[in-house]
Formats: sequence, structure tokens, C-alpha cells
Amino acid sequence: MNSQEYIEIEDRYGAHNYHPLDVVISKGKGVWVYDVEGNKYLDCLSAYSALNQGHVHPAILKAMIAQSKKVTLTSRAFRNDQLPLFYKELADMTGYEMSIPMNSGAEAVETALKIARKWAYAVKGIERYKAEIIVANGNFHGRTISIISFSSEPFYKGDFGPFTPGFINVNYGDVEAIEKAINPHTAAVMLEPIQGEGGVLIPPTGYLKQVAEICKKNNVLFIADEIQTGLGRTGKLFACDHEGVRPDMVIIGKALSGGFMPISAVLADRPIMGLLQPGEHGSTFGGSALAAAVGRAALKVIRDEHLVENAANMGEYFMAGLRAIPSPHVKEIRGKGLLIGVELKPEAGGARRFCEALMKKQILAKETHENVIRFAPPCIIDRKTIDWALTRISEVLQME
Ligand code: IF1
Repeated sequence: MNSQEYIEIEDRYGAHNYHPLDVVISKGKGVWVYDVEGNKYLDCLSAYSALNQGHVHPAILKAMIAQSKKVTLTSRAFRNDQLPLFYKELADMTGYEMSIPMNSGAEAVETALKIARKWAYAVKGIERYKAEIIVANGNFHGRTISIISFSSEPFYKGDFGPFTPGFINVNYGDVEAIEKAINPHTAAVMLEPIQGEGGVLIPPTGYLKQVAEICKKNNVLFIADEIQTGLGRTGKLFACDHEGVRPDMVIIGKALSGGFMPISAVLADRPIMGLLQPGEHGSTFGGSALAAAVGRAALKVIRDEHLVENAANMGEYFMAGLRAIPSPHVKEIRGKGLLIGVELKPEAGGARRFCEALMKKQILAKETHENVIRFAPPCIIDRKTIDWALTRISEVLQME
């Protein structure tokens, strides 16, 4: 079958909740993907940062196959011999004493919110069911009903109420707004250190640090959603590390499996994570033997291949190259590590047409919002490949 035939079947039988570029990928290797006609493309999205280790990383593949032959799922009713080592290796790598494994990012976000509410009642002594959690406008934390309840994007939310109460929205990047919103009922502040979906929005320097300090002063938990920014993407293990901030809870996902399966987790120290009692929260697949083995391998690749350092170096190189392009369309280029947004001028005609033009030149990138092209290749990318990409991106950014 050719691409067009696959697309027709997909459009006929699948829900239309996406508007993908019309490329039908049948193979991936490292930073490259191949469509069913055999055309080769550079992946500059990395499945929204789930592929920091690159497509089908051989070491993760090996671990996945080996574990699949032994045991995949025991459920958490029994123990398995992989999960303890996954816990331990996560703790060693991140410095958090404990973690809880989930599957999707949204599930891990829900988990962190539940823990924060429990902490509010059990530790802080907030009146039952009065806990508030402060979040930012422009956030993206997932698609569940509770999470979209505090989305500020009408399109994600509009048709799906009634909503979950207990969330307060403030403007992203505004320290005072958080200070003002905090009251005796405040349990937590939850933020993305960089808003990915928001358009790769980097808050003012010092924002995260000041928010963390305000939280500490007011006995409020600071929760960082590092699902997209974490595990090396921004040139540090966590984006919060850029400001030396250590949140009370960190949510990770995406690259925790290197793209092989949904694996997420919440990290925290014992006084917080230790609050969960048997039966209060769980998941059939979260922490499965297979997920734990794959997660271990994914973490090992980040360590062994120095992906954090490579993201920092290659990010700097990529961004300098982008800045050197004399484009009439570019308004701003911003980013940290290999999470880069190229914001186009409103009159450029939208980022979508540029992404389509890039696709014709074998580069897959995705627009976010109307006017931002996001470049986030796998963190294994090298200079030579970036040079190859820059030549093509340069042509596209200079088109009519
Ligand atoms: C979609 C966006 C990215 C996330 C952060 C939690 C989640 C995500 C910071 C939920 C997920 C994804 C999901 C995907 C598109 C994508 C996305 F453009 F929508 F915002 F990456 F930028 N926190 N992000 O970025 O994780 O439950 O999906 O595993 O929903 O279309 P999930």
C-alpha cells in the first residue's frame, strides 16, 4: 500500500482528533524516520520529546525483547524483580528518595495532584476538600477531565465540562500573581519550567527560583511538570536545574521509555511520597516488569551516551545556526538545549505552511500555536546532521 491508501483508511476509521502531516512512517532509526515509499526524514519533533534517545535505540530494544521473553506484567498485587531496580536507579539519577510509576504523562500529573491534596489534608492541615492548587495560564499537562479543567485553552476544554474544582489560574512568568493567589487553602503550585505547547515559552530568569522560594515560605508544595522538558531535553537533567531549583515533586514521562511504551513517574522525597497508603492509588500496567526494564534501559542510555551534555552542546550549535539565517519571516528564536521554538511574524502566514515545506525537504517539525515552529530533534543528534538540517531550514525560512 502507498501513503495515500494508508491515509484514506486512517481518515475513514480513526477519530479525527489530529491533523497530522501526511507522512506515513514505517521505520525509525536514531534521528531518522522512513515513510512507506522509502523516503528518509530527519525527526525534529522526537514525539514531543519522548525520543530523546532516538528511534528504536538498540540498547532499549534489547532490554525490551529480553524482558518480554521472561515476564511482562505481574500487576502490583505481586512483586517483580525489575521494579525495585528501576526505583533505585531513578533515585540515584535524580536525587529523589522515592517514586511512583504510572503510564501516560496525564496519569502521572493526576497522581501528583492527588498526592498534593493528600499532603494538604494530612500534613498542612487544610480543611477537608478545600485544598487549592495554583497553575499557569497557557499550561499543557494532559487531556483528562481534571487536567483540562484548569486549561486556559478553550479548544482543549470548551466542550467537555463539567469541570473539577480546586484550581486557580495565574499568568505564567508572573511571580507576584502567585504570591497574591496563595492563601491558607493553597496546597501546591504546579508549573512547566518551559511551556512547550504554550509555544516554547521560557519564563523570565529567576522565575522558577522565586516561585520555589515563595512556596517554601508559605508551606506550599512546588510541583514541576518535566514530562516534556526533563531527562536531558533542555541540556540539564531537569529544566529546573538551570535555576538550581529542586521542586517538592517532579513529574516525568515521555523519554522515560525512549519512545517504546508509555512510562511515567512522580518523584518526591519520603515525607511526601510516603503519605500514600496501600490501595489509595495504583495502575494495572504502571511499574510492570516490562516497563521497569525498559525504563531502566532508557535511563542508562541517557547516562552512558551523555545525552544531557549533548543536548546542551548541540542545542547551542543549532540555535546559533538558526539565528544566522537571514529570514524575513522570523520574529524570535528561543530555546534551551534541544527544545527550540522559532516564532514567525504574524504576517508570515502561519507555521503550518513552513512545516509542510520542511517536510518536502525531508525535515519533520510541528507547529505549535499558530506561529511557532518547534525544533526538538533526538538528543543524540550530531553537528553534521544539524548542518544538513540548517541548509534546508534556511531555504524554507527564506521562501516567499
Ligand atoms: C497530545 C502538546 C507537547 C506535556 C506536559 C503532560 C503531558 C504532556 C508538559 C501529557 C503531553 C503532548 C501530548 C500530545 C501533544 C503533546 C504536546 F503540544 F500538546 F502540548 F508535547 F507539546 N505534561 N504532551 O507536554 O502527557 O498523557 O500525553 O503522556 O496530547 O496531543 P501524555
